[in-house]
Amino acid sequence: MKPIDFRSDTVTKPTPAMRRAMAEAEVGDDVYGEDPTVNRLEQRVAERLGLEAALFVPSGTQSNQLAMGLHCRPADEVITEAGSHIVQYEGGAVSALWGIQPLMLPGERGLLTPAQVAEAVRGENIHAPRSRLLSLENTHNKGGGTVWPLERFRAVVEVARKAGLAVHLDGARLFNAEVATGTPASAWAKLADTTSVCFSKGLGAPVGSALVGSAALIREARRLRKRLGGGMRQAGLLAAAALYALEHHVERLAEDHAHTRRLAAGLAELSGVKVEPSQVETNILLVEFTRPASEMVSRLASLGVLLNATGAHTARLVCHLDISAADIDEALSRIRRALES
Ligand code: TLP
Repeated sequence: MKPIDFRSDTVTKPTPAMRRAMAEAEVGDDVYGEDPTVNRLEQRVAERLGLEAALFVPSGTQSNQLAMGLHCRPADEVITEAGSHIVQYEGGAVSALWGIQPLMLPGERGLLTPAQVAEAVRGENIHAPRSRLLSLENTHNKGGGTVWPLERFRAVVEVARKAGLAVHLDGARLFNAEVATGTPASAWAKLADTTSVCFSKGLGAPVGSALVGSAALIREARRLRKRLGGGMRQAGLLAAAALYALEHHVERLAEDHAHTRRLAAGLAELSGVKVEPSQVETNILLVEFTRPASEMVSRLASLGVLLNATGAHTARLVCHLDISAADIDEALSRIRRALES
């Protein structure tokens, strides 16, 4: 029985063509700035996002954390949505690495309003931490793959700008937002000071993310990356996979989105699970089981369907490169079996 793995879009394996690109990559010592493949990737990503410079890093977590360290000093405050990756899934790094205090606002499927941000910004007051950074996520993972409508994003960023805040965008799945809406990823990235994009989510590369921004910010980010042990030497082997992913795996994200809608529509027909097909925007589906999620996760694992519980009755399913339309239909029949047994 072939396992169908919906736990995350991070689980994909490099394709044969991607492995060939890796094997044939020209490499050098990237800490000396001498890896031609890394240099090409950084240039390509910066161009793609309409910004001056980019830095290849091992993970989305490191990319986000470099941005935290670039924009904030100890005791500064980062304003962010309560479910955002930087505060939920990065091991407390904003506090542990940089001494930053997060201010977590409740969002609507991960999205904030301009009024919420305006209210959250601190005035000049010796009692308060300094509001320094607004960090947004597009698509929003915990929100269910939600895309920030560009105008809403612009309005929220404007509030931050007026208050003198820097803006970081966690765009781990920014290309999903691009493909879902037809709005270029650069439209969001240009509004932020720094943007992080990941190659090892929907794009299917084995490793790697990039932090993108002005030449001056990225120069400083390179120093912080070294400090964190992220200088990777002959990293062109990995950058080649990221370049391949950028060139060949962006448009196909539309297939993952279609598969996610197909999965949602199929699940909506079943009893024992609640889904909102109209809320599916990209490749993430949030579901609510009548039975405890932990029980459903292990019952489904025994039938070869893998997913992650997100709460007592809730779970997340993510579609990606290694899941076909036929897999969706097979998964639906296995899930039906699990719900009926
Ligand atoms: N997300 C992972 C888990 O860490 C939750 C997943 O399976 O979705 N930003 C966002 C929005 C992310 O979803 C992730 C990974 C990251 C950053 C971090 O990327 P990595 O795993 O490369 O450090």
